[in-house]
Amino acid sequence: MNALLIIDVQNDFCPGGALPVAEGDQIVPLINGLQERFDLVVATQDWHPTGHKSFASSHGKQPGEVIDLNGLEQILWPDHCVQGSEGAKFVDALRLGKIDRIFQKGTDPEIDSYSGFYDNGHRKATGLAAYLKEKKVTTVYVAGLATDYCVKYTCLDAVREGLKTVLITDACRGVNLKEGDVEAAVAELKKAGVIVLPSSEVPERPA
Ligand code: VGL
Ligand code: ZN
Repeated sequence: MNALLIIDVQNDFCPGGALPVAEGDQIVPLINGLQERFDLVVATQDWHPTGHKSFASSHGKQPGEVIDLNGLEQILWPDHCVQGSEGAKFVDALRLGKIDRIFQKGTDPEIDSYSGFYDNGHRKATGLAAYLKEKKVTTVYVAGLATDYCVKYTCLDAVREGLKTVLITDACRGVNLKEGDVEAAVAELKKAGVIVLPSSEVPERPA
């Protein structure tokens, strides 16, 4: 079994949103088309309570500053993907009909969660790994936002879970807080064993 993992395709990560990723909205038609080809489609949703400790505003600091949060290095972000807000919604154009399950993350105010599998301290699971195991998924293809954060950490955890992991490059966009962050993330993923492919090389019927 294979699965397409659609990571955080939410309004706040698109142009006009609170934590905009350049061209974040442009991957949606591609992701909609890709959904048809997979046995299973799963989405993640960044889903923070108000006052989440990854928000700069929770510390009277500026976005981009780095703090120690309960023993982990934390980049501070603008308030984003607040539970129930417009910004936390999936992008309108994203087809939801083929999505089998949605996993929400970042719900614990004390710890951030970039990966769709675990929080940043690997303390709590979202249930995604168990779900994929139950569905006998052995290969995951990953698309969404943002390449250098949530997509990256989802891919790294997928490999750690023993899944064959494929990053679909043009179905992702990155934050690029620093120039070159996306390229560095892709290089790190390749080194970790992630297969990196453009959508044109994704098989019509993935094995
Ligand atoms: C993300 C930063 C903060 C992401 C989520 O989806 O990549 N990035 N929260
Ligand atoms: Zn977040």
